[in-house]
Amino acid sequence: LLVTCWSKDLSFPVDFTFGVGTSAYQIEGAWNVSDKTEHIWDRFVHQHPDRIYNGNNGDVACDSYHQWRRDIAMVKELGATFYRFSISWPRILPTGFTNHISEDGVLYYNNLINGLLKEGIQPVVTIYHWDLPQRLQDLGGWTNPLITDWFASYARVLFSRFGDRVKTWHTINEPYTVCDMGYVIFAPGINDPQVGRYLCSKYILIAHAKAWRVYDEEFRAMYNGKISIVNHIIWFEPKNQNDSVLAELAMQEFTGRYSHPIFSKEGGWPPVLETLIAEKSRYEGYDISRLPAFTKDEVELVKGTFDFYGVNHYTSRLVRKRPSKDAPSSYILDSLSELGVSFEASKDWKSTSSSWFMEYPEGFRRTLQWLRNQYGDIDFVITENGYATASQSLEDYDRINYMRTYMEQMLLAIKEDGIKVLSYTTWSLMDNFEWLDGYRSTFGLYQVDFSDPNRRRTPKLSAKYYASVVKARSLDISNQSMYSISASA
Ligand code: GBH
Repeated sequence: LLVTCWSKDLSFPVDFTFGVGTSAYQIEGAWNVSDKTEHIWDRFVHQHPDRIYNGNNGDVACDSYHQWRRDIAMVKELGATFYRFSISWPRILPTGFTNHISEDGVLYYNNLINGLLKEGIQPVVTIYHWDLPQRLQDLGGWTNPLITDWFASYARVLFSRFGDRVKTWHTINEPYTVCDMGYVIFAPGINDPQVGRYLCSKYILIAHAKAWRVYDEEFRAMYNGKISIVNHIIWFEPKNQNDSVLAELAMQEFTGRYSHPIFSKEGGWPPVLETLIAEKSRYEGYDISRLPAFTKDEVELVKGTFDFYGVNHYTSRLVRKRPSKDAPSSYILDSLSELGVSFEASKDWKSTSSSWFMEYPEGFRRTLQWLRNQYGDIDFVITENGYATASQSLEDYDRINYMRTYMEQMLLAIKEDGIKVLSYTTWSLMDNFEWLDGYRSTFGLYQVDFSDPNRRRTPKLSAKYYASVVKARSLDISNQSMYSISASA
């Protein structure tokens, strides 16, 4: 009788890499220094402080614009192979377009990139993590088809300025959040989930594809890097057995919409979703579908524009048919969904300090299984996974538990299911501006003192835990072997 002793093998594959992530608006501050112009989050937080917890904003945030040397030192302390950060579009292109390149902006990112490389840390760069130049928003933002070229031009500037040293690029962080949240409650604060979010869905995918092709055609031979998109994936699990069709539809609606056009063999929208929205639109009196069709050429343009699949994963939901049309919706997901479903948490899942966030580690493995089943045996990278706390406590055992149990499920996906997951990125390097949640919920391995003008950073226990895992290349570490990180200033 063969018994698999899973618990005995908690080691990571030899070439597996570990990183840690942030994004520009959440950490940089310096919102109006030099020639940087306003972006949609600057405008949103200043115009609608009421929509952000405690009226907070990212004007200063972690002040990483000045504290980048300390940031690099922290990544080094963790022993991480790479640092995932994003570039702020209006810091590089203050007009939104390529007619003026900010040399101060370029200098800031050059300092960061060169400083990382000097420490042997690979820079992994996200081109767009939600900070669209306000001027481009005023011209229609992600609903204007021309943005597909504006984005490709912006990306070309980054490839030509930084591509000699940056070998991994992420075009768009979470089109789901940009479009589905951005056209409801996030910046730019336009409420049009019926039409706006689907225009955005289409053009953000084409923008990604054009940027990928710019890299592929003009830079790949010279720089030999990799580039792809990053999706946010909530695992939807059927509440009861007869909800499985609905749960699968929910996966297609939230994840398939931003994956099928790129990663499937046929390209285009997921057929079930395309049919569903077309039928609903007709029923509602629209003469064309609210989900805009791709032309044949557009299907070909977008299809296959990936070098890997970037996964941001945090949480899961149970899916069931909504009891009645007027049943109160507990999550924003309910009202965003076209399916007439309720999204619930299981009683067995641990809640966190954030209402949207429950712990279900198995959902991580199921997410990866689902993706592999849908899109085949491609390379996956975990671009975000992390845990929110309401307190900035240095003794963050809850976070350590989350990291351990989620990484274990990822290891099961790698070792038991044979899924090619190449790297893991913890969100986040440090406590930072958490969008609508302001500074209330924090994801950092490092605590940031937001009352200190220097934004002093201090490692939490989770930083020591992660450093130990990275060093041991295994989840099998005892408490005694926790490597110490000195709280250098
Ligand atoms: C990621 O998004 C982001 O990439 C990152 O910037 C962020 O810091 C991190 O997650 C943690 O949130 O309470 O209904 O307003 C993950 C997707 C979308 C999850 C917005 C939280 C708020 C839901 N996020 N959502 S709601």
